Amino acid sequence: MPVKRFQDLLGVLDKDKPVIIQAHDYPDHDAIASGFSLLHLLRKFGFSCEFCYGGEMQGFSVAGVARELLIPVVPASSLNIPEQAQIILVDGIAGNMNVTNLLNRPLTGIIDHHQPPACVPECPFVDIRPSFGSCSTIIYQYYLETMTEPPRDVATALLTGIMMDTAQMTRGVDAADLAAFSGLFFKSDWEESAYILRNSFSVQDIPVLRYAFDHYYTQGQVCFVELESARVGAAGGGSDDGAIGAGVKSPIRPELLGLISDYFLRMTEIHFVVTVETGSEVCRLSLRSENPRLPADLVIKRALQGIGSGGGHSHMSGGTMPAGLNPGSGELRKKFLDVIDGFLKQQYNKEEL
Ligand SMILES: [Mn+2]
Repeated sequence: MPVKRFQDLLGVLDKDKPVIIQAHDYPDHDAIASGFSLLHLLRKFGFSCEFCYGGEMQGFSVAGVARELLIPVVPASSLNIPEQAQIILVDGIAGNMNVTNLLNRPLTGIIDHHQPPACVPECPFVDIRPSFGSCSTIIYQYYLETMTEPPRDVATALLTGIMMDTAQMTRGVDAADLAAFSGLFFKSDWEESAYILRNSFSVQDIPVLRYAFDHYYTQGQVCFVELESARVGAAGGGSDDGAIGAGVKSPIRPELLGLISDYFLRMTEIHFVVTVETGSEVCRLSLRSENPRLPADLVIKRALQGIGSGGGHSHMSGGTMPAGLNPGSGELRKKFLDVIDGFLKQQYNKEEL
């Protein structure tokens, strides 16, 4: 039986005040599933509740899920958030660059599965479980705790969130993720979920993929993929679909960076991938690691020290860097390679001792 975290959440919430569930900016499948399922549960417990995200919903896949499952999620900018609202953040940490501060005041709750920063913001309810492969698994445990049966659309969303974040149970899997998977599978429309998981690329991504295959660089087990958004557009014609890259002057939708890192990680010689997108005001990075000696979250933190920020998990991480602080392609590679070298040497030293 899971610990009674949901009871604690109920303990800090005031039923007379509205609850706003906030997903991190540019939400992914796990964030959407977590928010949706928490919304359903809190409404069941009699709360007046809304679900929103910062930034924009980018990528046809996430937007498609929200549409297909009729998930009532809206951009934060479209909500009139009352001053007394109680905000719960899902799948993200307050203070991160990818979390918009909605009201310029403290949150009521944080539910997340990312490795937290050294100082977690003051907050009445914090449920952070970095060993879990997805935030959806945490919310699933709230359903178990309250013996609430998830309806089919909630189960489908949760199953998809879990499978997406764990790359179909191949990374960062906790026993709790597996239990959630088997608990949800036949309650969900698993065929719909499988369809979503299979269809993560669009033909409109092909110019970006082609550019990536022409602009990668390997050194030993490490691969750098360097995407310059302006040139990707010029090289491949980009896309005239406003949904792609909306808000960021780039034909490269954010989730594509992670998909490209995943793709290069499939090369047998490559165990660590850094995909960098330049050309906008903010450079974005997506890292993947299949070498346990090279934790992607710590590598990005150290490599971007003083020039940007990042974090995530040991197998996958992401970050940003203001374009003005980008030291340039060669220098940036060197920063990463130095940090990676440091990690490997540290390990060797430990083994030698
Ligand atoms: Mn997640």
